[in-house]
Amino acid sequence: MKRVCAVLCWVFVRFLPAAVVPAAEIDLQCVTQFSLGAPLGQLRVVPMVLFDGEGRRVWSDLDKGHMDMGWVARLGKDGRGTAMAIRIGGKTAGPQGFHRTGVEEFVYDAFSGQPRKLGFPVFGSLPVDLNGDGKHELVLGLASREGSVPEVQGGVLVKVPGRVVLGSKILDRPGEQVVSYTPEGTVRIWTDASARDSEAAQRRYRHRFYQANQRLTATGANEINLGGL
Ligand SMILES: [Ca+2]
Repeated sequence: MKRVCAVLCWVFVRFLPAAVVPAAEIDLQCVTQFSLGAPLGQLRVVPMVLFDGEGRRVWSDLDKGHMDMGWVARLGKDGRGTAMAIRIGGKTAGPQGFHRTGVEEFVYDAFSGQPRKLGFPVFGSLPVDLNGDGKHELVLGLASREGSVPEVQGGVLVKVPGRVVLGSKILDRPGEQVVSYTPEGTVRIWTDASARDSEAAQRRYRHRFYQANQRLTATGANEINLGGL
């Protein structure tokens, strides 16, 4: 035991002083400096931007405010690329859930940036390709969007009982699945029993972006970002 203590003391004495460098040996210099353009705490300007594969900006919009949620999806019979953003004025989070104020919805053609009107509110919706045809259905049931299904024009809305926390391909079954829970503690996975995976759907599942997004579920990123085009 004495031998062990002696060794530990030797390590402490031998290496600790080496980690404490005298201040006189540090020549601290600033090698670069730039301004963030706004005081910290006000850096919530997140515009809507589409970049191409070379990182060039294709289109952008909304250079003011905080974009709290958003998704991209292929909607309608032609599977048109569609992008959605939710701008909010404020948000609180706690045991009673998220509460957002000043909600504004913005919908675009994903590739041109032209505004689109879908004919129904998109706040709290989640794009999921339930039937595997390569085009998204919009699932309602996010904690922020519980309630009745509005009349739909040009889209498919599916109401899932409970609160939806995830929509992605998580089971070895055709189509994508939806995970929901109830406040009583019941977790359910929903699937379309008639689903058939099309070639377009299989291409999406195989895409590196899709597979990378599936690993973001524990980061706090919104579950509605998991699908992709
Ligand atoms: Ca579909």
